[in-house]
Amino acid sequence: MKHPKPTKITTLCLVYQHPKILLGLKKRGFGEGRWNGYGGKVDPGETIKESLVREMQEECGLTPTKFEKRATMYFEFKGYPEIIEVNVFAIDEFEGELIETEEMKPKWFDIDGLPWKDMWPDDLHWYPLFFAGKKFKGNFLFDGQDKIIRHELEEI
Ligand code: 8OG
Repeated sequence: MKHPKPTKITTLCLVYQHPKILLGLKKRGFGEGRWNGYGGKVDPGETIKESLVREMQEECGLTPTKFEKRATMYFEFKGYPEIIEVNVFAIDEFEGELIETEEMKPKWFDIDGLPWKDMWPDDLHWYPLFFAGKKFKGNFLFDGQDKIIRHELEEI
């Protein structure tokens, strides 16, 4: 599967301890009002791993200590030049105390009771692969932020 050249590299951390997953309600900025994993833009001079540790600490107070890369996905938005690369990690172990921050309000969900209508619509396509322990890659083309025009997903 070919992918476009990203203009922005990000991480996405899903703390998954079956049957529970930790999500945060994004209180501001891109994806506001949606429940999502933790993460954000990888800063210049920072590795992806350094970035995900920093983002988790900043957004929920936890320090991930054991994690595994599970997916790389690319998101394009019709009519916009930005192409976002999202590096998805399963967080298996962490230290620290979970807190609400200015950016994110945390909540543990049962994986059978996820708030799909208040999540990114692509999550419905790839969360099942994530929960099944798969590694995968994908491309998504959005029209606005609610509608997927085209997508491809492949296990690796
Ligand atoms: O730094 P910023 O808030 O822009 O980072 C965006 C975060 O949102 C980052 O963790 C990656 C994640 N993200 C997207 N697009 C999508 C998406 O379509 N679905 C999910 N679940 N997360 C996404 O940027």
